[in-house]
Amino acid sequence: MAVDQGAIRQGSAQRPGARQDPRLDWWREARFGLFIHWGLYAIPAGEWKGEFVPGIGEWIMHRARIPVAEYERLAGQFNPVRFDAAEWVSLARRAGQKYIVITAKHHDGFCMFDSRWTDYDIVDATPFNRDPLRELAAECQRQGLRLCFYYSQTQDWHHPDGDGNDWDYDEPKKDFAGYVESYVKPQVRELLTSYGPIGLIWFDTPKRITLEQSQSLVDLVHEIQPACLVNGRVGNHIGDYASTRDNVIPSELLHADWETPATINDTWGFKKDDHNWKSPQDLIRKLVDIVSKGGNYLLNVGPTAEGVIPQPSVDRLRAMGQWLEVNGESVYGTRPGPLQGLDWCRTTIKPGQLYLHVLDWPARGELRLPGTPSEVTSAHLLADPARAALPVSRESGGVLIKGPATPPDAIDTVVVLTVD
Ligand code: H79
Repeated sequence: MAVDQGAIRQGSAQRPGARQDPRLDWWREARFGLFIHWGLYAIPAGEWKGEFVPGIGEWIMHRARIPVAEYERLAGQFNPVRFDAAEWVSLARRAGQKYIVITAKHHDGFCMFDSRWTDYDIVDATPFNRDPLRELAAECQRQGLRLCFYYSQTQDWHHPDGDGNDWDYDEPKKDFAGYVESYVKPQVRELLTSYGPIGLIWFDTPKRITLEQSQSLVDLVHEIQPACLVNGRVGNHIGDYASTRDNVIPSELLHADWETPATINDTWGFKKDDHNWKSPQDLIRKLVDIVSKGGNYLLNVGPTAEGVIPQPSVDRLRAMGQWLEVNGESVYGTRPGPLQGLDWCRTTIKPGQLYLHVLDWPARGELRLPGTPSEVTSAHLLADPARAALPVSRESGGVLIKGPATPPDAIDTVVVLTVD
């Protein structure tokens, strides 16, 4: 089990001065990324030998204690001929996502790239015989997104010395340090030298990794690609930014660089029986909530073994993209606004502008703001191309803005306030 899921306190973002680090500029601007969990687990898709296996799909090998020799045989069946890198990248771009993080290697140990350090990879072990990371790298270049890799540095249920598999291997006999030195590091180097510029490496479940080992991974990444970021789950409270626990949104604003990794349904890797899809409204509001507290939203899809992103995920990402097309100005490159902790709204800011995200439209459209730190000089709806001025008046202890009587956007109506 994961001991450390990446507490929010992790990461050098907490260090004084870290906020000036220009390497994080693109990531702070981006706010919204696509997570892709794709691997052999998409074949069983939550079912093993006729039984539905509870829990998250990519954990099936662990949860069902599938022997390596048996799980390995999935590779021979993996032939995702419907995979289309251009389509995936275009989906993310149209959803308003600025970076993609894909599983290069998850805990099951199967490598979704052509690695020279193992034959247990998508090019050497499957009939597919293509390297999807290479195709995605080319498409991300073409379409202007940053490609990033998830890499499970501690758990590897296939490698005899990796962490986590105690049903094939004897845990005390494992040479974990040897695994880190002679397998993890060469593979991380490979990922950073074969696919062009990489936005960040997303490590996960540090568990038994030591501070020296975590630090040497951070150093390795920065040595090869100085601009490449490392997430906090590299372990031992280091890294360039913090990841919250999976699917957890902090209750308040955090003065750190942080990100919530999250699912659209309940699984990361594809599961055929998981239909618990969050609504577009829920997802858009989660994005706004996260951004208003200073975080990024890394939202996951789990493609099928054929290489298809499930239609419910596609539909939701499109809906988010449509909302962002109109309202993106209030999300990208913003910082948390001054009004925090209110049920009915969220706020984000840019110099000279305060974006009021109204979730519950008030009766008669009377938007009452408790004292804002700066003077509001004008207001208009972000979705209004004419930018028609909304009446602004001062009242005791705050500001009253008179909007339309009915909510212009049932999900989140953004009111732009020009402030001194
Ligand atoms: O990659 C995704 C997850 O697979 C990974 N993090 C995200 C981004 C992750 N690794 N560990 N965990 C999440 C904690 C998971 C614990 C559980 Fe289980 C897995 C609970 C249910 C399935 C282990 C196996 C404990 C019970 C069964």
